[in-house]
Amino acid sequence: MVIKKSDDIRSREITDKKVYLSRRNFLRGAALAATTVATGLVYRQLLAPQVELANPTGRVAPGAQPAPKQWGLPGEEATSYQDITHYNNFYEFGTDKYSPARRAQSLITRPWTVSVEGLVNKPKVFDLDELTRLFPQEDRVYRFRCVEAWSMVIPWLGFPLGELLKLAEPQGSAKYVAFETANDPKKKIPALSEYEAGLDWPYVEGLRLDEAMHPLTLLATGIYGEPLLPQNGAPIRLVVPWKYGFKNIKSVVRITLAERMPPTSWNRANSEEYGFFSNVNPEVPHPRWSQATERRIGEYTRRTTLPFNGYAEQVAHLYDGMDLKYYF
Ligand SMILES: Nc1nc2c(c(=O)[nH]1)N[C@H]1C(S)=C(S)[C@@H](COP(=O)(O)O)O[C@H]1N2
Ligand SMILES: [Mo]
Repeated sequence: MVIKKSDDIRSREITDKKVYLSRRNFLRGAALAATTVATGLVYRQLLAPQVELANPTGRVAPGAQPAPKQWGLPGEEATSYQDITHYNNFYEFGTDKYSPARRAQSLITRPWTVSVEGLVNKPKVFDLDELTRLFPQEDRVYRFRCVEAWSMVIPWLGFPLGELLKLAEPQGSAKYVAFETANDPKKKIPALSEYEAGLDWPYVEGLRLDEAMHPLTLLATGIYGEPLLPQNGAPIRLVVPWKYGFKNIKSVVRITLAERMPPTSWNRANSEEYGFFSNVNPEVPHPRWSQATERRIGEYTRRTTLPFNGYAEQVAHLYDGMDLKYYF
């Protein structure tokens, strides 16, 4: 079949392009690393909201600076704001790590609506401001692990997706949740053609309903207490910390409850390399590289990759009885 063949050719091209780009990025990354350590510190000091620590007298000594809010995890420092906002994957705005920070600035994020539809009793189109008013925004510091074996620690601001889904009242037949990124010339997205990106637009992702309802799963609206920048998926994006980065779909406009497993962008582009579940799993190598270790952005030695990205205690039960080598 002609159509199938052209798809095959295209996915081979994507592969070559990705290998080429990741090699080039390695060289650029080495040069950047030295400067980002310094600028990272500056950004943390400037951008971390200043909070006063509790003390016995309830007073801050004259002239003393209140301590900056601590954003990390035990034994893991939060990645610098500079790195989180300048080392990105956002194929609508470029296939390398550095152009989204520049090119996504054209994205128009206001006004913005998110529709919740499909198999729900109460479908509704929400304005972004309505969502942030309805659901209290929480700070959540999570590990973030890209399938390309780099990782960060990101202090998100957001609310549990499950709260929004509950409001919409999923019907008994709903088993999956599908997500869609904006695909709208009026919002200036995408900037790249499908051919240039090697993906079909809109970018789509999906979760099983129980994964979507899990209290760790967020709709994020900010980072380090600041509204999301366009390159990180402004104004609202999905965060599922135990799955590979590509599940964390950006700039979401539609959430659809469905009975069947929805198509997902990377699985469509290359189903042998990218599964629907894509739980972080050090025991299942990517066909072209190991997933046993990861490069933590801002650090110089590799870290061991943890099952479910360190969230096994909270989520492993979702996959009881499933062969995770088959359902990768
Ligand atoms: N719409 C859209 N969402 C996306 C992507 C994308 O290209 N388009 N890239 C994914 C990948 S591969 C990763 S690793 C994360 C990167 O998020 P970050 O740039 O905020 O770190 O976004 C994910 N969400
Ligand atoms: Mo990724």
